[in-house]
Amino acid sequence: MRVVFDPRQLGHAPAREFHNGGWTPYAEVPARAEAMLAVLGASEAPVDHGEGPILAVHDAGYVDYLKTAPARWAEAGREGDVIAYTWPVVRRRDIDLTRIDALAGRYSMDAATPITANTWDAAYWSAQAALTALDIVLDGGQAFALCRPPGHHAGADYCGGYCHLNTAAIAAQAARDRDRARVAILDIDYHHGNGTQDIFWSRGDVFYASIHADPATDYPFYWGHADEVGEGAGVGTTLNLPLPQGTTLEAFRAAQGHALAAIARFAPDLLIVSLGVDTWEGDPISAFRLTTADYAVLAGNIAAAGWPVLTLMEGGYALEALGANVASFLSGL
Ligand code: SP5
Ligand code: ZN
Repeated sequence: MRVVFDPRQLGHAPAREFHNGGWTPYAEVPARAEAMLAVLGASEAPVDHGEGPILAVHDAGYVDYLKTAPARWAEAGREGDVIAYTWPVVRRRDIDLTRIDALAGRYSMDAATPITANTWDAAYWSAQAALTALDIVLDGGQAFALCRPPGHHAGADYCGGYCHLNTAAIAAQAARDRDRARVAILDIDYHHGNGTQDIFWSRGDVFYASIHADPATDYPFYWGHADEVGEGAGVGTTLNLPLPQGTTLEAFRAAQGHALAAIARFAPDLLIVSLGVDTWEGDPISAFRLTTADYAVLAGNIAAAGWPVLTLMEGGYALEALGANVASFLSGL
């Protein structure tokens, strides 16, 4: 199993996030990547695929915002990291505003995803890691993209949930552009991947299946409910399987069985796994009860289907167990 990672991904290190009415230390820290690397051992640097595959998924105005927001913030006399305080809630008009606060709200979904001077660079190389791991898998190899910052909450034109560029969506689109006609994404992070769902909502060529904490109780609240199935050409290629807090392997594995059966009917040329290990029993911000050994079982069930599998990192915040949990999953593939 080849591990793809670039040290520039460590540069994104916000000081804090706004949560439950106050500032709290940022949970998605660079030490997460170091904890995984310490267990996984050697990694290789990504090949630079440029901005093309990123712009094939993300809005050009949003990409420009990620690059320029820190300078605009400083220009407005602000200290610290860029963070929004107001949002254009529904059916916003596409107004050409330049005020940093208007842009920050226009291009984000929460106040938990700050932008620092190094954020673009880190997210860019996280996306390149995904694209390079995709190359390996499409060539018949096995690869894990150690994506950090993660991606699945980021939509075409917004950041959120610690995510800036949607690495799974970028890899899926790149696979489509390399003539893989049907691509499936299985998202097993604790949180629903609203950004990935949004990006492929109206498309029938990319199947999105997610197993996650019920959005009635957990972030991101507004997406991930069982009745969300896609629209237009995408009806039936979105599958949401919310589970209650406290879920253990038995129910998680059953849900994953449903997802894999649906994906099998879709008959993908490639499966992308958005792997979050914030489903682990000791995760500090989550409430499922999977054990380290459970990840090998889940991966074994995925591998049994026989599709080429590209695994990308999403969440997981228990530094002491991150490496072991990811290693367990990869061993099961
Ligand atoms: C990729 C991913 O797993 N994103 C998760 C975003 C969850 N955001 C809502 C919960 C935030 C809790 N933050 C607690 C920080 C403690 N210092
Ligand atoms: Zn998560």
